Amino acid sequence: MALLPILRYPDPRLHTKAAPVSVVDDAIRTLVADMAETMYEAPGIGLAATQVNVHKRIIAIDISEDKSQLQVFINPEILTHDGECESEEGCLSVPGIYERVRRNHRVRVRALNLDGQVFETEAEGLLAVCLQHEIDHLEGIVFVEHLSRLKRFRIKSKLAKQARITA
Ligand code: GNR
Ligand code: NI
Repeated sequence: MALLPILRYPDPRLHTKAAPVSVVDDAIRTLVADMAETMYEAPGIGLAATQVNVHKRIIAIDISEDKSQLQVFINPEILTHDGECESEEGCLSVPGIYERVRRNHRVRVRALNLDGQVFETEAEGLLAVCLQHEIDHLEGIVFVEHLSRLKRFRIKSKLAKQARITA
């Protein structure tokens, strides 16, 4: 197991569109184990491979209180979506920034599991929001791109200032 470095906005690599996984093999399972370890250590409730600079369509999510329910989605596709909600989002690639984003309340997703088998699941609430946030990452979209240009500009300035302080 290994902790992987997380890319920080506005790193241009966060805007890479991830490629589908063709075969779920041991290399993919090792990557998922490392992604899960990185997510738990951060700590976060989700992580897309894009955030660790691996541009493959892989997501790890665990919204449980005790971090006991890892959910892995390989090549996830949103089949249907309905309802609207607005919830406060944060992102491990945009540390310290929390903003309200409009999302669908419910999504039906099809993906592959760690055995390479297709499954479908319906998610709502936090899990649905997290899935949409992570699938955005695979498309090269960071949640701040759902905000106004002014808010995005302020966030970029704040992160640049933080980077100068920590450097
Ligand atoms: O840890 C995370 N929390 C979170 C809260 C609300 C909506 C989405 C998220 S995902 C985020 C981890 C992350 O950056 N995933 O890409
Ligand atoms: Ni994120």
